[in-house]
Amino acid sequence: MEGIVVKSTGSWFAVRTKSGDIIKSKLKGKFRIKGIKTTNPVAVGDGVRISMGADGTTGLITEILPRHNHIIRKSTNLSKSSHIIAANIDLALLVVSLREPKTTMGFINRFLVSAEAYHIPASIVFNKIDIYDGQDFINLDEIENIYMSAGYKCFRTSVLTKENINLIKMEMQDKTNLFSGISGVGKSALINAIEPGLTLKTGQISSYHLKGKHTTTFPEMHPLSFGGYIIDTPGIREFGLVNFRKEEIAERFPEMRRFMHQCQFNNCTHIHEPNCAVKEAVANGDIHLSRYNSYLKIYNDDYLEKEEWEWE
Ligand SMILES: Nc1nc2c(ncn2[C@@H]2O[C@H](COP(=O)(O)OP(=O)(O)OP(=O)(O)O)[C@@H](O)[C@H]2O)c(=O)[nH]1
Ligand SMILES: [Mg+2]
Ligand SMILES: [Zn+2]
Repeated sequence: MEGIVVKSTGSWFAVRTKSGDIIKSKLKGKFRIKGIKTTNPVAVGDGVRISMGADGTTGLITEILPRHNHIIRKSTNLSKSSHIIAANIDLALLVVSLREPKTTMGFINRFLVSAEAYHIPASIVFNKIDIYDGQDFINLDEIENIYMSAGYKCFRTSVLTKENINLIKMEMQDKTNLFSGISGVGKSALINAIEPGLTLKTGQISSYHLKGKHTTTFPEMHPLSFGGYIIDTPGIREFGLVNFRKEEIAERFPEMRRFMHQCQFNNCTHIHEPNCAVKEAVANGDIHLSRYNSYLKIYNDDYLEKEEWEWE
């Protein structure tokens, strides 16, 4: 039987079969995705083949079907192993907030770089706009402008006032959508607003002050009544890049990708070379300085190219 992993606790998996049944399943033996060391070889969104166990109610995952894509991260730059957030995603929505809790642009940039690397379309949802003050909105205008001119769609939402909930619903329709972001930005609350039939657990007001507290503990995929699926995920604190080559980073900034073919040297790092079209675009304001600085920061990250591969 074939099915899709809709929930993963690490030790067991809920698999939805074609007929819509949910079968609690375990992994048969030890699974390894070829070449890469992850804490979870099977992720929500994975297509799997299962066989029914001896009890007739639980399943055994015997095979992982080929993936269209997946998004993977390290919990910190220093961590040895990587974690697959989800697989087979049509749209990654990064839920962020300027307040309670604030998401940094470094975090946003790393997430977007990873989504680009795995060819997953990404958008940014600025949630909790009901608590932003005047200065926050001035900052939001500028931040949105940076990402929109890079080519990313941005949404401003509030679970409280329901502002623009319909707009993201339209964006999500008929797709397998991923909600990711730091803990407490309102991923689960947004999903409850988008799909009122769901009653996902959401955090207490101010729970983000308690370090390490995550309300959502396991990633889970839910069907959307207007078509498509949504994957809710536990909040993450850091987004460490996995297996990037330095030369690859510039390509993962869409606005840099637009200019880099005009550089004089085809191996231009866009740092010290003469006649660099990227640096000219930064000087002209066509590439925002903060995004270029983020590129430099990622490029100079000593942990970027650390060997994480495990050959079998
Ligand atoms: N004022 C306001 N509060 C919100 C909004 N969205 C979510 N919240 C609150 O923020 C807190 C955290 O929301 P959650 O949905 O649990 O956050 P989460 O991103 O799912 O957190 P994790 O599951 O830990 O990753 C809750 O108290 C929500 O009620 C919003 O738009 N405005
Ligand atoms: Mg949650
Ligand atoms: Zn260049």
